[in-house]
Amino acid sequence: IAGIPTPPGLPIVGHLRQIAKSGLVGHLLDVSRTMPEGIFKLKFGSRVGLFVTSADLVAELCDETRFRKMPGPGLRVVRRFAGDGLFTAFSEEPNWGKAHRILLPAFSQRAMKGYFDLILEVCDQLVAKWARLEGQDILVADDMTRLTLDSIAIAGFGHRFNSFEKEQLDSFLEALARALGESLNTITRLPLQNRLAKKAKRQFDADIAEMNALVDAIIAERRKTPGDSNDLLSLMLTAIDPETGEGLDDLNIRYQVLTFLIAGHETTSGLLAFTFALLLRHPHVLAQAYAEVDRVLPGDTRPEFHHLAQFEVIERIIKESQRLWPTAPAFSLAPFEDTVIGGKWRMRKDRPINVFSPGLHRDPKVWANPDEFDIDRWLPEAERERHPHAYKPFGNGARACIGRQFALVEAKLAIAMILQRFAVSDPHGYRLSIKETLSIKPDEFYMRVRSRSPHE
Ligand code: MNH
Repeated sequence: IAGIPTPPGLPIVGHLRQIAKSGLVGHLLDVSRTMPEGIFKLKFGSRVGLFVTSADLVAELCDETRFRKMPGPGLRVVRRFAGDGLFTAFSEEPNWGKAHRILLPAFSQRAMKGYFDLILEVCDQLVAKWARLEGQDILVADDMTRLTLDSIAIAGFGHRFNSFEKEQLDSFLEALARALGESLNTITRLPLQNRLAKKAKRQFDADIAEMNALVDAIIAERRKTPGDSNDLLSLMLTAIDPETGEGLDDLNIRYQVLTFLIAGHETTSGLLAFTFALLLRHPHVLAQAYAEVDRVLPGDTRPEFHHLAQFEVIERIIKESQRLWPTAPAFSLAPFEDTVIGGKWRMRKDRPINVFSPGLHRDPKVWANPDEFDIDRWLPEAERERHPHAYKPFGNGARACIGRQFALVEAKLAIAMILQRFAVSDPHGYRLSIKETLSIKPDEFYMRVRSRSPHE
């Protein structure tokens, strides 16, 4: 049994000062580079956070007979508005299994095919907007947010945000950003500061009320005119779980709608923004992507669902983007019983351990030149030989991302349509900087586009 390594920190405030400077993810990445065992602890005031980045240790944590998802302090704050919705539920809560079984059919391959035209229509709106912005700076993350929020809302709930018609992002998003920021702050704020944060608490309550108002309107609208759709919302309102013979209760439906509005857009928009930032820094990879798009969608060929399977280069680009900058950068697990991992680190029953994915995805025992953007890591030969637990952008096991296929359909389609239509450039030489809420995005990343002439 060994003591878990920790970098030197400042007394009382622990590592909080460094975090203020480089952000939590930046700090964790810095620390993980100095921790060859791939496990470390950090002190946040009186709280101690445990982090794992070694693929061998993560393999143990991902053994579902020994460990299960255990929401940590950040997600426990999110529970105040997402309750026992799928993302924030404890695995033992009956509503997790019930909702999982009820909603799984909405993520089948057949369901994806059904969403395709709706997502395509939203992508059309992004492309139309960018055509008008030719030669001007485009704040990439904001338009990716419009794209992903509108897509999940229309495909999942039949709700139109029409974000591309508006100058400002929807006020739902401002409320959400503040609420997630508040959840992130409670991780790093000292307990004393937390008690003093009265004003923050009032704002938090107001933001939750605003988000709930939108959710309740979406539900009421559907109850008034049910229609014949069998999207996520109709499953939530009408489907019966075969195992319990029960449907979802009203409070849980509210939590699920909010959960999908959030989880369904926040991380995919970050993924798209990181991908373009990375492509612009790697022109030879961008050229491969253009070649593929011109092969699969020559001229102004209209994309169809069956084209998606042919975007092999774009798929590798997405995987490599998610390796370096997994937009849900951590997930937490806890053992069912006291146990030992790595033969020497003691783990206490029910105590959350964080898998820090940006660190895991750079584990030097697995990844050669881990900081390099290299899409050839995802050629089939290379992938076959890889450590099976070195890459977890969508989490693990039964609690892994239910929306992963939706995200990939949307990301591939958006990337392909943008490259089909535009030459992209970065006249400002963007230097990557991370903006974190609970997910991560490139901060202040602007790019420019120019229409590609059909003869090019
Ligand atoms: Mn998603 C769970 C990452 C897109 C809905 N998602 C998770 C987890 C990760 C994750 C990691 C596991 C978290 C944990 O263990 O605590 N998700 C992503 C990423 C993308 C993404 C990186 C895009 C890229 N997610 C989506 C989309 C949707 C969605 C799109 C909905 C349409 N995700 C969920 C839900 C869960 C989840 C719901 C919770 C699943 C469960 O626990 O049953």
